[in-house]
Amino acid sequence: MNKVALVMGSASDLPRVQPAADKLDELNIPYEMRVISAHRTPIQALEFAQTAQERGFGVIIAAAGKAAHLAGIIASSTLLPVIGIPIKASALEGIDALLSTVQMPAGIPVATVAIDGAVNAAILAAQMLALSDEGLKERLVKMRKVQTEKVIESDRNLRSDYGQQK
Ligand code: RP5
Repeated sequence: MNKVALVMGSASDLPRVQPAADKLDELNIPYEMRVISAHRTPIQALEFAQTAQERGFGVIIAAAGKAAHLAGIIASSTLLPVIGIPIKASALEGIDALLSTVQMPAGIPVATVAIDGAVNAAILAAQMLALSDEGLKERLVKMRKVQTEKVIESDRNLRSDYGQQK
């Protein structure tokens, strides 16, 4: 299976990126984590993007806060799908990173998840890889089923706590 790249703009982003790594672990998807900054290490960012596919990556997740250009600059230099996670890291509560990540010009897409949406970034990456991996597809189907059952159980418990009819 192709690996997922989990790239963050600063080590300070790690607590908000860790849920993506946890979800990839849960789904048994191989990944590598990197700290690469669009502004502080732009040469490394481009070199990473240009060589990612030949190094076995299938999807790149890029997380950054503030004026978050990491996902966009990586997307500019690879045909791999890039998923952006805007990180809440400033006085603007992540709105700055959301707009910087999502407002890409036509021609260079970044699939942007919610502010601090690391879990959905991992699931979206998994869904992309599952297009050519039946085993992973089955794990995703199972994960959805467990999720559905949890909500139905919550509903049942809530209705029972409030004495509502079944
Ligand atoms: C962004 O600036 C990083 O992705 C991080 O979210 C934010 C702050 O970085 P540090 O100053 O903590 O390194 O580039």
